[in-house]
Amino acid sequence: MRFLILALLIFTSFSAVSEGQLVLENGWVRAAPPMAKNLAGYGELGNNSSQSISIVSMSSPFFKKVEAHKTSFVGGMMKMQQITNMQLKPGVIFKFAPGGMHFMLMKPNRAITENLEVPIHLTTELGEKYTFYFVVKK
Ligand SMILES: [Cu+2]
Repeated sequence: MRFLILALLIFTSFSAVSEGQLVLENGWVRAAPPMAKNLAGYGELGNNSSQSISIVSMSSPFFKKVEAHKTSFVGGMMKMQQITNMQLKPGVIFKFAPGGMHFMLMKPNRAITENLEVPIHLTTELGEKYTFYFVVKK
């Protein structure tokens, strides 16, 4: 019996890899003081499919607005810029990490407390919708 369950688990994870298209790993949101107007989400977003995937919009029920941003230094000043054409080629992984690309989560409509799982919806050019969960931590 135990062997059977193990075999099923292995089968399930293999099929998830071959069927998955957009995947997010290690999604997290940096915990912020209660009054914070903007929070940032991080993680690795990958394309497991054989075709390019364009993300045309993103949202979260916990925030008024969600955007993908990149951080750059212009004349010694840190600037954030929205990534408007987010296209992932097959096999590509976008690494969202502190100091670089991030999901800018604007105007929370509820308390964003530690360990909360924040759902973020991504919509592709083809109208496919994905929901990924980002856990709030320090
Ligand atoms: Cu930002």
